[in-house]
Amino acid sequence: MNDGDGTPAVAGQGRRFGPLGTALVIIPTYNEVENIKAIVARVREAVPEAHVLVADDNSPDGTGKLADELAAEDDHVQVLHRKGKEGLGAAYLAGFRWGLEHGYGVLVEMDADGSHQPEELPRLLTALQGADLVLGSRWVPGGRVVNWPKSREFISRGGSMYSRLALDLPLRDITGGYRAFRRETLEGLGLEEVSSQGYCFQVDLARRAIKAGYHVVEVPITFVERELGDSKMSRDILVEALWRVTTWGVGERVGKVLGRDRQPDRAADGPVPKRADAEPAEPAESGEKESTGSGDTKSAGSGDRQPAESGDKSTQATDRNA
Ligand SMILES: Nc1nc2c(ncn2[C@@H]2O[C@H](COP(=O)(O)OP(=O)(O)OP(=O)(O)O)[C@@H](O)[C@H]2O)c(=O)[nH]1
Ligand SMILES: [Mg+2]
Repeated sequence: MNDGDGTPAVAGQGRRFGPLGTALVIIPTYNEVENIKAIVARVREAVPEAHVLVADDNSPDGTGKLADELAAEDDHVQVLHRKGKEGLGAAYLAGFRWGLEHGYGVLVEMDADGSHQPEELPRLLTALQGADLVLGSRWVPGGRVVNWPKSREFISRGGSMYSRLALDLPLRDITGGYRAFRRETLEGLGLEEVSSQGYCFQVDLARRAIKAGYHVVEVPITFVERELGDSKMSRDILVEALWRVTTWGVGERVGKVLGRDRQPDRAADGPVPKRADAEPAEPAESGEKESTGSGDTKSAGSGDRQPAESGDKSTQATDRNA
């Protein structure tokens, strides 16, 4: 299932993959005022036909306002303003919903802090031509991290290895957050059931994709430690990931012993100690939250699937369950 080097594996799957359509790069932000302008410019330069959605949680440092200014100058940039800090997972879920509602064919996850280099996005999108989901991977041959202390690498590699073994996933980098999804893949993951945050959110989506039988490809990336602004990683996020991954792993094994072929589902989602924000955010009301001043939907770039104006696609998306 995993091709390691990211080569599109059209042949091996006995499947034909459809055209990709227009990509939406979702950038969640919380206090990234020093980074947002540069990262948006880099995305626009690297993949000019892609659109950008900044999903800002009302950052006190004015990131949302600066993003509005970028959007006012560029019709490929949009801003989703959210009420307050609800975590990375909730911001992505809101961004996915927005992108699906607006008809994008590809949804990309990218951090604002420069760790995920926009210049590598064309390689991810090329690989997605022969896959359902592409993971930017630090831990496949050719992948690496720049400016990370050994301790950080140890935690990250350890987290992926633990998830790989606990959940029986054929993947090397399971916690990474640089990813490209086909819209149909997201529609099949049961996103309405996802309540995990942080690293765990990434593990959750990867395991759902594998268990649902999607073709997941890892493409090597060079991950660069942030130079500006503060990390939002916390001990709670690590504890959540450890707790949930363990719970899922035990649940799956018990299910196998009992002869039940369990899907990754709510039954395995036990309560997480010390976290109160385990519910997904309300869907963004697109009219109210966008502040680009030019209406709900802007013109799309080229692509076989064009972002649409009607909301009926989102109904399809949320109705389907993995
Ligand atoms: N909207 C939103 N974005 C968030 C939230 N928490 C983190 N982010 C964004 O998610 C991305 C990843 O967060 P980081 O703080 O860089 O976390 P990390 O990459 O795991 O940690 P570092 O490697 O230390 O930077 C960044 O673009 C953050 O601004 C949140 O609660 N809401
Ligand atoms: Mg970061």
